[in-house]
Amino acid sequence: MYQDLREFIERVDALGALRRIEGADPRHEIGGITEVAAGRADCPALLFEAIKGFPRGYRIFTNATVSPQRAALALGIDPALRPLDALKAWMEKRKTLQSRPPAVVKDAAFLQHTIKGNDVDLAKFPAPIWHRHDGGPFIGSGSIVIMRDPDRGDDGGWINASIYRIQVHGRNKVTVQFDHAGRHGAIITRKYWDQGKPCPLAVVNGEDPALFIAGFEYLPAGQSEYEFAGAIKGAPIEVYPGPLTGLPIPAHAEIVFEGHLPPDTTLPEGPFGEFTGYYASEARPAPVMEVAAVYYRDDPILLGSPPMKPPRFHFGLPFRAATIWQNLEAAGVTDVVGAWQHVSQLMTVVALRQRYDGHAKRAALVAAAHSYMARIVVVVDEDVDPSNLNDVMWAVATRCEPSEQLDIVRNAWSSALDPRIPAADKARGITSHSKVIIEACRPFPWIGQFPPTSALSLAEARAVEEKWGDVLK
Ligand SMILES: Cc1cc2nc3c(=O)[nH]c(=O)nc-3n(C[C@H](O)[C@H](O)[C@H](O)COP(=O)(O)O)c2cc1C
Ligand SMILES: [Mn+2]
Repeated sequence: MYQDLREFIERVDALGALRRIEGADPRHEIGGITEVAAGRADCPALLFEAIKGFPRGYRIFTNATVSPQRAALALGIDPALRPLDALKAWMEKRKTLQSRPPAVVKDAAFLQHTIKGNDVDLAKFPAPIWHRHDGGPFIGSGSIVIMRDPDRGDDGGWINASIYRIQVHGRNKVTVQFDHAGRHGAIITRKYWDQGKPCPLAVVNGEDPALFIAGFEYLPAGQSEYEFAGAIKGAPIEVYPGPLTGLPIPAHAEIVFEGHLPPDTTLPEGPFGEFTGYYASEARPAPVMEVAAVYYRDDPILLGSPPMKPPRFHFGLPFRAATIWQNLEAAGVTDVVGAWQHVSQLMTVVALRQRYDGHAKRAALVAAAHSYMARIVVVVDEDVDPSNLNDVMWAVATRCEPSEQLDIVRNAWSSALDPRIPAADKARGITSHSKVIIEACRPFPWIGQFPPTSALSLAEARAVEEKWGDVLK
C-alpha cells in the first residue's frame, strides 16, 4: 500500500494515468483543465507544476480518485478489476474492516518548513478559483479538518477528521464550511463556542488518499476517520502532535494549518460550484479560522478536488452505493448482485435476481431510503450491469411499463444543495424532495414468459473479450 500522497502519485504514474501540466493559471484555468480531463473516458490524474505566478516547487494534484481504477488503488483493491467487481470487493472489505487507532511518531515530514504568527501569509500557496463564479480562492476542496471533541474520554477524546471546504480570505484567515449543523465539525465547534472558548483545529491540505476517502464516509459521532483510514490501509495512520494545538496531524501531510475558530466569528463564504453542477446559494456566514502556524514539506503538493458537473465525481467508484448494497444485505434483502450510483450520486441502481413478487420493490424502498439527494432509483434484473447506464436504460425502456411500475416517494432525503427545491421552500426549512422508483425488472408473475434476450450474457461477453479482446483493441 502507498505510504502517503506522494507514493500514491507514483503508483498512478506507474499505471500510466498521470499527466504533468506546466504554466496553468490558478484563476479558472486549473479548475477548467481539471473539469475537461474528468469528463474524458480515460480521465487522467493531473499534477500541476510551475503554476503561473508561483515558484516551481508548489504543486497541485487533481482528479486523484476520479477514475474507478484510481478509486480502487486508493482502497488497496486490485485496480485491474472491472468497476462493479471493484465496488463489490470494497463492499466485502468494508464489512470486516478492523479499526486501527493512529500511531504517534517522533518526527513529521510537514515540519520541514514552518511559518508562524505575523509571518503567516497564505498567498504563498496557490489556491485556485475553481469555477468561474466562485466567491474566491479555495485552498481546501479536498482538505481534511481535524478537531478534538472537548468532552474528553479516557482515550483523550474523539478526533474528527473530515472534509469541509476552505476558502482563503486574507493573509491568515480562512473559512471552514459546514453544510449543516449536524456535521461533526459543526457539533464540536458549537461545544467550544457554547463555553465561550475558541475551537482549536488543524487543516490538512494534501493528505493520504485513504484519509480523503475516510473523510467522505458517514461515520457515527465518536468514531474517528483516522481509524477508518488505518483500517483501509491495514496500518495505522502516523500522526505527530501539532506544536500549537496538540492535535494529531498526519506526519506525511503536505501543507498543514494550525489555529482556532474564535467564538461566534463568521465571514461570508462562497458561493462555490457544487457537485450537482450548480451554485446552491449565495455567500453565507461560515466560521473563521485564524491561522497561527503553517507547516509544509519541500515542494508541497495540494490535493484539489473541486465539485464538478455530473457525471464527474470525486470518487470513480460510488462508495455510497457500496454502503447501500451493504444495507440491503443487512436488511435481509437477498440476491442483490450489484448496486451503483450514476449522475454523481443523484441516481441509484440496484440489480438483483428476483425470487418472489415484491422482492424488487423491497430492495427499491431500502435503496431509496438511503439515497441522499437521488431523485431516481432503479431496480434491474441480474442480467443487467448496474454500472452501465446504457444497459440500465435499455432495461428501463424494455421492461418497465410506466403505468404499472413507477412509484413516487414524497418528502424524502435531499439537501439544501438540491437545485430543484424552490428558494422560498428552502427558506421555510424544506430540504426534502420526491423520488421516483423505476422497477425496470421483468414482472415477476410472468417472468417465465418474458421474451428471452438476444444479446450475450455478461459472462458470455466477458469470455469473448478474453479470447478476442486483443484483436479489437
Ligand atoms: C471533496 C469533498 C468536499 C466536501 N466538502 C464539504 C463541505 O464543504 N462541507 C460539508 O459540510 N461537507 C463536505 N463534504 C461532505 C463531508 O465531508 C462528508 O459528508 C463527511 O461524511 C462529513 O463528515 P462528518 O460526519 O465527520 O461531519 C465534502 C466531501 C467531499 C468528498
Ligand atoms: Mn465524523
